[in-house]
Amino acid sequence: KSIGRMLEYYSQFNPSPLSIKQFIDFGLNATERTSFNFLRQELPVRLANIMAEIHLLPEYLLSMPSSKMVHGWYERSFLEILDFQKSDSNDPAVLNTFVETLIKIRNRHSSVVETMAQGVIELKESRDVDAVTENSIQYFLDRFYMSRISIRMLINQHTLLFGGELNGGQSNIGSIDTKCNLVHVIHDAFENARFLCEQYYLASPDLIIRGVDGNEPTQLHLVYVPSHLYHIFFELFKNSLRAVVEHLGSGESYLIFEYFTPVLYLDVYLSCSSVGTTEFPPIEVRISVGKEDICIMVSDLGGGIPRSSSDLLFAYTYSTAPQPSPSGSGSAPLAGYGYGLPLSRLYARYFRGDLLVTSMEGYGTNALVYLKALTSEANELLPIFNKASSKNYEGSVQTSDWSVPGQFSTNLRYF
Ligand code: W6P
Repeated sequence: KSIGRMLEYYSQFNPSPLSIKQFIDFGLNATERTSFNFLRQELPVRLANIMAEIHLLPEYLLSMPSSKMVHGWYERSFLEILDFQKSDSNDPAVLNTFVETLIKIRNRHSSVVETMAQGVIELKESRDVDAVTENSIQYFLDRFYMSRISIRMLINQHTLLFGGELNGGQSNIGSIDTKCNLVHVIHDAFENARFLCEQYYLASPDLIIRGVDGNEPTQLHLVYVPSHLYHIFFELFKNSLRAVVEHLGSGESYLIFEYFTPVLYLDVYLSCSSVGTTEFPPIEVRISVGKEDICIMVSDLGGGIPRSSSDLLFAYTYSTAPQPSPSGSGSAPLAGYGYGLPLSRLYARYFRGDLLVTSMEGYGTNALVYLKALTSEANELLPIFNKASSKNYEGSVQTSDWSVPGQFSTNLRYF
């Protein structure tokens, strides 16, 4: 049968989202055979669903060298998994080959994010990207990367549980840590972001972590994928560190709000020689644990950003800094708003959490991370391909039913 027919067949199924609780139950009880039988159906379904959306992209996007390459990887991986549809799941040799195939697929797709980012750059260099196209790209990449996160999660669970890969500590079930120390992960992410900040600016603010009682909640444990949390906080800290050092290092004044009493203006001028770790207001992390959500707020006094650019933080088609070189040789440590924030938001949303950034221009920024407190509610959020999703690629131009500023006064000139 042709690959087109197979894709059509598997894209008719909806992906089956799993909760963290199900991942854990599966990890504790399932045999390799059960996992194999689940994945040889579920992986083609998830691949076919997102590939159906790739096919809806405008032709000029699909024809870019980088998108073609990624598309080719997806086709190959899809076919490689389909090879197991008729295999005997009782044959240990089949199970071993399956693990090897999954590892090969994971490696094949390791640079998908950079390659797609390259594609967006190429696109912007080759033509004018209008707002409608920008929206479609944003919509697509959010779904595409979410699909990728979910597929890698499934592959990692299987290879860690059954492929004899190192499993982390005692409390790990695959990539899930059932005793994940949130404060440890936050410190770890901060120290690594701070290292980059020190290299680049020769200075950095401190970190303070507080629970609701004002103390560091050192014994707070979650059931989560530590690498996802690390990714989120590393990204937030890079942004906060840069904002604080650049804002206060440039000799601008900054505001301090003392409760609700009038604002104090403090003139802070940091000449190069006086830049030191204690000169900066610390980055503060607040952690609360509710019945539904675990909330983590990262606050900086980095001067904030205007409300009009808050959407840009999560835009794939916008970047303030030149892209770091793919080889990693170029140092662009705290470079721009690349893909870090939109991907971090996907990691937060993947298990039904969220990531919000609110700013007070001239003062500072709060980033809020929400995580589901219950493993049974931490369900995978997966894109599904259907009529509703196709509509987002048709590119209809919406006329606004709210006024656009300045039209009247502009027209007035001509009377
Ligand atoms: C800023 C801009 C930003 C984005 C994300 C997180 C923190 C911050 N701070 O100034």
